[in-house]
Amino acid sequence: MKMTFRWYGSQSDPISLKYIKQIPGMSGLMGLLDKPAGVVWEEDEIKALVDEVHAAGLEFEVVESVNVHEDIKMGLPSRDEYIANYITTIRNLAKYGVKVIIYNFMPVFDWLRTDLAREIPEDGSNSLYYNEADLGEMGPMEIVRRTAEDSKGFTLPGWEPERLALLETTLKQYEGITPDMLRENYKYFLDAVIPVCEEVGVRMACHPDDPAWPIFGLPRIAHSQEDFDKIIKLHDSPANTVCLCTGSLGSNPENDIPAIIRHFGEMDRIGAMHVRNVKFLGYRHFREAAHLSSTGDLDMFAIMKAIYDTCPDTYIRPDHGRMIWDEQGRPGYGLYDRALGATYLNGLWEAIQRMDK
Ligand code: DNO
Repeated sequence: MKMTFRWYGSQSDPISLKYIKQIPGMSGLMGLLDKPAGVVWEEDEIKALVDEVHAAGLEFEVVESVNVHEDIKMGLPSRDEYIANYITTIRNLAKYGVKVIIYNFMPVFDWLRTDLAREIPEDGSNSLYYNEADLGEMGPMEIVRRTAEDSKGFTLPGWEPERLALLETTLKQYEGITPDMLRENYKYFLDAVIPVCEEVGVRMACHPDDPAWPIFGLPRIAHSQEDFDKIIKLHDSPANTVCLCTGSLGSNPENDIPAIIRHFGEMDRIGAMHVRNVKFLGYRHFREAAHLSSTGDLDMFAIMKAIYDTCPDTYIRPDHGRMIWDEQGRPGYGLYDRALGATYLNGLWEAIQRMDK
């Protein structure tokens, strides 16, 4: 297992590489170039980023994310040009040692929350929160406005301004696109990119829908084991993998996370893991918790054990967590609680390893 940390680049992440390196057991990043979906990541830009990360003593083997242009998801004629750019980006990243590319195929929105800083009454910290009931009242335009307002000036992943500028038009364009049509467009994309990945030694890892159900009537096709079974069959290859995010899939209590890890781990179809905890508050109502099992509803020991047993060499990162110790930062991406999370996960790992020997 390689423990990694999500990082947004020195221009936009308040957390320095030095701080990340000081977290015990941190091997590298899940990082990105801050570029709009659809454009090529040029070699010189990638090289500069990779050199900077290496100079800090960290690895850069996982990219999160190279976003898929909306025209590809909608199957518009312009998709071929965007797919060609995506392929060039894959080739360029492979040249600089990237092994896994995380992405998602969610229409319009990436992850969605109704409150970015809901206070946790027990300890006065705060975390990302979702209540479907609140969403009903808000509607897509309002939630976008609120999320932008509450994100403290940071661009949140999936909420990039250029993507949201076109929101109303894009939402209209999706009317009439069924889950099956979306899957067909997805297959078209995978048929083009996966052979290139095989050639250059990169694995594509699809992130689940978050939350794990359809929203605003948009088609969503990646929120259960059955969904991912279909996805990996769209283009059957070891390079077509899952970025198994325990918190995203875990927002639906019907998803048995350790079982899903074992299922895809045994097939060698887990390209990367996001490991975090969720606290259920009711039907389609949850908040994010500290990583420790007892503070949420996921069994983190069973999760780490499933990883250990079925995909022990995967990349892992702690995720989201809470804002604690009055830290000011990008909602969901503070330093302190993610560092505690990584340390806890490393502790579980060490115990599992020792007990096995
Ligand atoms: C949220 C993240 C997602 C993820 C993308 C991958 O915190 O896990 O934004 O990076 O869905 O494309």
